[in-house]
Amino acid sequence: MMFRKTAVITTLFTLATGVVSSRNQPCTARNFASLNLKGIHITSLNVTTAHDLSTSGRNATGGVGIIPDIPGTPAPTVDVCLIQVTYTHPGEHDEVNAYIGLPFNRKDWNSRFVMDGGGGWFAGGESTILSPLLEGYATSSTDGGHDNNALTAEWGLTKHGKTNWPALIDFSSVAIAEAAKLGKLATKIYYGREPNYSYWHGCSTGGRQGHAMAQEYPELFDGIVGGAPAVSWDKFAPAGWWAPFMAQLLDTRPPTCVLDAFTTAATEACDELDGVKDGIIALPGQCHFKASSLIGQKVNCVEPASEITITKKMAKLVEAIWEGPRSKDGRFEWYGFHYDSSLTSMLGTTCTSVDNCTVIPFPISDDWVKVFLARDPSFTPDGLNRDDYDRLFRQSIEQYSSVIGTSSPDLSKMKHVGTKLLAWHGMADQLVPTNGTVDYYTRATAFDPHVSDYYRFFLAPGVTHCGYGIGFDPSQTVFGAMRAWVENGTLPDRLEAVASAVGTSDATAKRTGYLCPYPQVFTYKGGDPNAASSFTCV
Ligand SMILES: *[C@@H]1O[C@H](CO)[C@@H](O)[C@H](O)[C@H]1NC(C)=O
Ligand SMILES: *[C@@H]1O[C@H](CO)[C@@H](O)[C@H](O)[C@H]1NC(C)=O
Ligand SMILES: *[C@@H]1O[C@H](CO)[C@@H](O)[C@H](O)[C@H]1NC(C)=O
Ligand SMILES: *[C@@H]1O[C@H](CO)[C@@H](O)[C@H](O)[C@H]1NC(C)=O
Ligand SMILES: *[C@@H]1O[C@H](CO)[C@@H](O)[C@H](O)[C@H]1NC(C)=O
Ligand SMILES: *[C@@H]1O[C@H](CO)[C@@H](O)[C@H](O)[C@H]1NC(C)=O
Ligand SMILES: [Ca+2]
Repeated sequence: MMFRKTAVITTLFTLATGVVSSRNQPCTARNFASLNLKGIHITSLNVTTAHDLSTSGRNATGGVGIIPDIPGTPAPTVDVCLIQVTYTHPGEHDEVNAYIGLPFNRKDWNSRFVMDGGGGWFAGGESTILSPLLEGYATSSTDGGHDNNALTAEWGLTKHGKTNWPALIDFSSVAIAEAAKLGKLATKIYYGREPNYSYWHGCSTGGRQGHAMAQEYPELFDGIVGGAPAVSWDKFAPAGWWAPFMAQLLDTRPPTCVLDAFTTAATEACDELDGVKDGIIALPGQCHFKASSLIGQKVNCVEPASEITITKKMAKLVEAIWEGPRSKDGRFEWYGFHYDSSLTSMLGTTCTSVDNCTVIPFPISDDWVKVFLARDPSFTPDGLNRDDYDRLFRQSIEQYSSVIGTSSPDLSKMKHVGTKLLAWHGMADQLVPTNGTVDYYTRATAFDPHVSDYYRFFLAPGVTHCGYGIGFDPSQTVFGAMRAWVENGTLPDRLEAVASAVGTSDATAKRTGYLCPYPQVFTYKGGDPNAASSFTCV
């Protein structure tokens, strides 16, 4: 899950003084003395060699691996030249750390450069460069101008209680582009030539970062993969606070078991509208399930241990989360969630009894409202009315869309330099509403009707945030599809995805499907639902 902070892997490095290969430049600070960029002031350059970096701990990184671990095979190891660049933007009083990793021996380098993206407030860090290195890529990452061990966004406030604009700008895009430039420059210094191909690969915040690169700095990459992108951040972030706000307004805080009962009932009601009973709602537009249909039903809960009767207020709250935020006078503010998305990420609760539950809001949105909108770390929804919510929503757009919105549909620069963008989004995403990406693609298409020549977008039925779930998950194939597009000119007309098989007691059994480029719809045409040939793009 990409909103989890990733572990620091420094302890995995076995440090030693470098043995210099004749085929690349030495891995020394002296050799990288020319590593610099316009507009930054380097305060520290740390160059070290790490021997026998291995995959052990790879799944502790939480990063988006290029190639999944193959169980039962020995972990590959690689020697690496590691560079940490600490710098500031003169006058801004910020501090940014860029991390660069280069396969130590030139023969281990696959001639390519890739950056993996971050998650939540985690822009990236030393842990992020591990996975690409093991696949032979030169790579870099950045802490985005704030402590990357920080779980919250306290860094967003200055000590005078004002928005820390330099840190936000670093996080949004500037530090990411600089890490790319530094990483590519270091690659050239070390191996004596530019990488043949450069890629971005990220999901969630990493997807937003990729879209920021596509919109503002496309010349740094040949191919950009952005999964479940948190684009339109200025709207997505306050929208994630809608559920706790409405829970307060309606004065109802349903336990997890109650929210899950709504998800289960809606999924059962709408599952077969797409032709296959597989727990996936592939055609959500055809689902008209009403939360109010559950009023009066009883749910047997374990936590709190009791039989809970569903109330009108609970149904109203769930309806509001599904619909998404609407202003007091009914205007659309942002998208809601699909019926087969779990509701408990937007509205977690801990309860001692049904009447005594504490809400755990979605942390990213909670931080956004506290730090960047209210500028008060103790701010809560208590006592707020709908005008207050609408005001916060408008403030978010007015003050932040140009900095971190990442929603410009103008990809003409990207088109001009020939960079490709491949986006995908799980339709059961429980954190970033799927339709935010549909919205972006639709606006990009309106801007340039030929956008599909260089930007493609795939919806993934039944897939939760950044992968996982029972649905058709392309997270392990999408990067290969991008490489084939860039390196071989193979247009991604389909995207291979893997889902749980149906009609079997074997929980590990899989089926393959080929996702469709939006606006085509992945459609069941009949036959064995475990056969890829039973689905087509319409
Ligand atoms: C340089 O990097 C190594 C490895 O990451 C680390 O152990 C060491 O503390 C760093 N030194 C400085 C001066 O930052
Ligand atoms: C982590 O790696 C271990 C050993 O390779 C494997 O058994 C386990 O399934 C992995 N976990 C995840 C979440 O990938
Ligand atoms: C990278 O470019 C070099 C120089 O143009 C070429 O010799 C090499 O074959 C290329 N490698 C790959 C993997 O494309
Ligand atoms: C998302 O958009 C599709 C149409 O593209 C629509 O059918 C669906 O109901 C929308 N879902 C949400 C939650 O807005
Ligand atoms: C309500 O829950 C809180 C913890 O969240 C607990 O401290 C308190 O004792 C509970 N009150 C009742 C009446 O159960
Ligand atoms: C490009 O095509 C060649 C020949 O079919 C194939 O071997 C290679 O794997 C392809 N490269 C990518 C990145 O898909
Ligand atoms: Ca279905």
